[in-house]
Amino acid sequence: MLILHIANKNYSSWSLRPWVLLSELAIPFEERLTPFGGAPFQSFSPTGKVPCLVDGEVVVWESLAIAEYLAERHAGVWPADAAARAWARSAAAEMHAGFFALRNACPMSCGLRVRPHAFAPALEADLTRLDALWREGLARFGGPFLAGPAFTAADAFFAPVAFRIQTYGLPLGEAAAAYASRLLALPSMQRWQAAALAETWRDPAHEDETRQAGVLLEDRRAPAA
Ligand SMILES: N[C@@H](CCC(=O)N[C@@H](CS)C(=O)NCC(=O)O)C(=O)O
Repeated sequence: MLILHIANKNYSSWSLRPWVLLSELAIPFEERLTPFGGAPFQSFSPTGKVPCLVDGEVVVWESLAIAEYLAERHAGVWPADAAARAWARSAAAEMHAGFFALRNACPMSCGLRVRPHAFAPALEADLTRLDALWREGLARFGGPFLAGPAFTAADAFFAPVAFRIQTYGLPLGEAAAAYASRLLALPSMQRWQAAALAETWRDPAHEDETRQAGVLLEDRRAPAA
């Protein structure tokens, strides 16, 4: 049985990527959640970071490497059509290696609703690129997912962005906003969100990041332990 090490569902955007991919593709796995500030991640992950996938003797770290490891064993991780597959891989890699302003200015915290202090030019540029990328994929491959009719790793890599859009009320065009809503409505995303809201852990570093991002409008999480 595959073991997927993750951290707090409220905060851990990198953990969400392989988790939602495994869940949407119905690949059986065991989830092991270690909260930030708990046992050191070094005890199971070579980089001391999550996610980390363990398959018997094989350890795979880095979310993109985990997606590729799964793609070697399971159909559907990437689209079957070669052009769609190339596009999906490019989009996932772009997310993996970019969108720094969006990631820094709008840290994931599923249970919060925040009004951003400002939309810096770098954040505006990331949102413009995100909108164009999503519009292109949806138009070119016909939706409802980014690279066609089925959920693939490209969607998994943008799943945390859907939570960021929800938390910060980020403005997007109609097609991109509808796609974000579709991601949020997926059963696996609903399960992740429900578990995130039930968490009673609070990690000071992550709490600071969201405090710096804007004005807190609402905290829907269970009270802190
Ligand atoms: N590029 C890595 C990023 C992993 C990452 O930064 N994970 C965060 C949690 S969302 C982490 O483990 N942080 C712990 C730390 O930096 O000590 C991936 O794709 O898996």
